[in-house]
Amino acid sequence: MLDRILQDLGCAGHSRIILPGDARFADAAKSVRYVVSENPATGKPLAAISLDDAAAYSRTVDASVKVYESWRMVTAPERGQVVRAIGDEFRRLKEPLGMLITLEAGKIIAEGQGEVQEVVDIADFAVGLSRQLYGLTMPSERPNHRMLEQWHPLGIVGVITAFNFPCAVWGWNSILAAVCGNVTLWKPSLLTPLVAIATQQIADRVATKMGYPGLFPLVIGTDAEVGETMIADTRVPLISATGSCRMGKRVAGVVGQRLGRTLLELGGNNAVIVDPSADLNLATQAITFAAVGTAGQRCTTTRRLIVHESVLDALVKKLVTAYESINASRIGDPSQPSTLIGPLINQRSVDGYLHAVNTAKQQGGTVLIGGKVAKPNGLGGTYVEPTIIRAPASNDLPISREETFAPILYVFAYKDLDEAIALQNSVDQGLSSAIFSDSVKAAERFLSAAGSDCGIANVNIGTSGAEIGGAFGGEKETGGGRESGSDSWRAYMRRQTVTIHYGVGLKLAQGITFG
Ligand code: UN1
Repeated sequence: MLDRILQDLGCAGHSRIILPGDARFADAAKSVRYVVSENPATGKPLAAISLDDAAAYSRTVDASVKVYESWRMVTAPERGQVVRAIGDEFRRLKEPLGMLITLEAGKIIAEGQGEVQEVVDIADFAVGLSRQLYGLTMPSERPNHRMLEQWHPLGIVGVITAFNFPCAVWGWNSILAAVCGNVTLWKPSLLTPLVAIATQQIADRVATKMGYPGLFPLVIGTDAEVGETMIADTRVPLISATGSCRMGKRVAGVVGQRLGRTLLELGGNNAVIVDPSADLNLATQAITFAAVGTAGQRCTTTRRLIVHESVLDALVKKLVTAYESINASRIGDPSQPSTLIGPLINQRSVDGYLHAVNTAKQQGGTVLIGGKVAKPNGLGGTYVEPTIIRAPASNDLPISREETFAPILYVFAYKDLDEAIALQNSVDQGLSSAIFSDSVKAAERFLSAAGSDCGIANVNIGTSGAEIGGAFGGEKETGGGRESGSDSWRAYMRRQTVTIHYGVGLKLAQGITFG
């Protein structure tokens, strides 16, 4: 199946990829200069992929500097046309690329394709943006002066992505950055190098055909060798990184030390509040998708559920029923259309899941459903059961403050809304949040300055599955960055304030006379 997909994506015979059928595979798999990509659904290797070292990284940056020097002078609407063509190619290849995401990241088919759709959507958005990189004009205090601001590209934008959105997050960054006139240097997760190669090839093929090779360079390497070199590199003015808070702190430290810019999209510990007026059927459906979708491996996954005590039993009953049917028959091979829950990415994630479940029990939590490793149809992959854990009556459950990248939902009871909001805001992360309520007062309280402290706050919608049109990101340890829609494009540009004098004789600001 992989052969055919690589063929459809135009990556068959790619020089970096060695498939298991190849005589060179055994040696490559043992070499430190290769990484082996595995299918988490089966535990079997998909391919060995050659790694870049620091020297290869440096050559790529040298070449990218040259590409940037001409790309920045291409008009923004022309850059938009390149992006339009790239979006069309992703549209055409949505199915095979989605399936590659399924094979390598373990996402179900709908979610693999949904990710490619995010790239298509951001490309559509960016085409419009290519004629709207607006700057302001301001009235000058001096006669015969004009003041305005204009936006220029930054240069080389370094993009570091995680395994869980191996294609879309590249798209949000690179497509916007390209329209803004930058070259985007991508360092993908070593868990999903095949998706990275295919994604980069699609974009690069289209851009090259239009006369612009080298806009989307890719470096595949270890954090120690390539990651550290990249974040310290003053030729890379902006590092946009998605991943753990631990990684983000390292990136912020090193980039901050050289006074570079960062755009960070880090961990989430997202809560849903359900108030007494909520439509419980709607809430059940939305919470189930947000808590178990992508096997709990989205940064926007719902990890905590804060329910008014008057509806808690009824809601939990509905959720347990929904989980029962999922756990009974819908966990399995993500490439099968009937599957709802695929595998976790690897054994380390399974260990993290088991650790969190055990810790929750020790801390007084009660497992209402799930809590175990799953073995669907004897598949060799890394599967777990979606899990609901009821916090003790004190609501004191320290493990719930950590982001465990797995489908575990902790349930808390509350009496009044401000107490629920305080509980929601009590964690270190601040990415996404939601309230289910038919009360205008409750919803508006939740959205007020005294409400959710997150970058995303939804009403009667789950915490995950954001559209690309909004700015995406969060506060506190989530890192403060905003990607994707709205005016996030500004992060990829530098602002220049311009004052033009077209009169006679020097006039100074603040009415100063000099000489
Ligand atoms: C992530 O998990 O890093 O809002 C991004 C969502 C997706 C993006 C998630 N559109 O769930």
